[in-house]
Amino acid sequence: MSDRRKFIKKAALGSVGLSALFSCASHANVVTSTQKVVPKKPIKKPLIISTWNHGLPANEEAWNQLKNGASTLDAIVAGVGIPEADPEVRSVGYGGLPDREGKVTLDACVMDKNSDCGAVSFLQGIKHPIAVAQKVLENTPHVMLTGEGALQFALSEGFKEENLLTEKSKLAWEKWLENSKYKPIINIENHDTISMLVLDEEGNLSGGCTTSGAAWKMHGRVGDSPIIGAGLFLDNEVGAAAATGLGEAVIRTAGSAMVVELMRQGKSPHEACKEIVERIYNKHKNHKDMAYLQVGFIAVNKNGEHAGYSIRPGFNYAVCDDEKGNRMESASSKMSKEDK
Ligand code: SD4
Repeated sequence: MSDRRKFIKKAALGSVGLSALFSCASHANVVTSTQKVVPKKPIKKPLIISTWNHGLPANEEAWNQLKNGASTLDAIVAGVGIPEADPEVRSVGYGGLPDREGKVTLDACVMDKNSDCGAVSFLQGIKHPIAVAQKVLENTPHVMLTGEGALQFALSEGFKEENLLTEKSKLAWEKWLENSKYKPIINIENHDTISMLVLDEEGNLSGGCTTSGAAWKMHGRVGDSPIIGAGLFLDNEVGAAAATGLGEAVIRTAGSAMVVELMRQGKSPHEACKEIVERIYNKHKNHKDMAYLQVGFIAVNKNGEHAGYSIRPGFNYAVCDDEKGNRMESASSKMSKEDK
């Protein structure tokens, strides 16, 4: 059996056996917003968590890369590269929904255990912005390149320029132009920005985040996803966190950095995500963005405890480890389905 098939089989077995594994129910899907995450025995490493359903194929690829000896960052770049290349994922990379001028503009970043980071923002014409972000980390003295400069850098690194606007996304844009209203859709088709956090075999943390951003944004708009501290942050002594949802709200609150800082103060990933989601909610409850406000965080600490928490229900994340394979877990949320 190929490694890939073995993995899928194992993942399926893992979810069947989930209810039977009472003693190792160390995962955040059993946590409601009123319960606390109690520190449990450290789980087996590596551990990979990624936002949304498209996290499953991304985790699978990253997992296989790690098992085949790839560096953690290479595994992340290859993993999130799966939804980046998938035209059916309309919120990341190729096939992503464009801005209001019909341009697909991409944001991405990576961060490693040494707190080195690389990012690109407002990048056009390159299918894998996450791979360019990795090159910014490795081959430049900077943290972020943007727009035309990011494109020139990508080309100098050998990336190929291509049209990322698929026929489907172009049609969706033309339809949007009929009314031209900017109102981000909450939990777009249940697959949004992909953020991936990895606790590797050595217990070191790394992360990556990639997106085409909010559909129908203004040309030139950059969201939280490429901003270290907003869309992604980690401190290898403490933990890692990443965001999805309305980038403006995450930037206003330095979201992921705050989640990590709360974990440093002793909060569990669940408690830390919950507190920052509540802070964002409270700061926005009378704000014009509230009508379409959704923000979700995932977080993992050095013990391999992890959690997801969002403002509105509907957010989920993919978790992959040796013990239970690759599966989806639901995030707890501040609001319920009934809340408007
Ligand atoms: C952004 N956080 O650009 C990203 C994308 C996203 O709902 O998650 N949109 O704001």
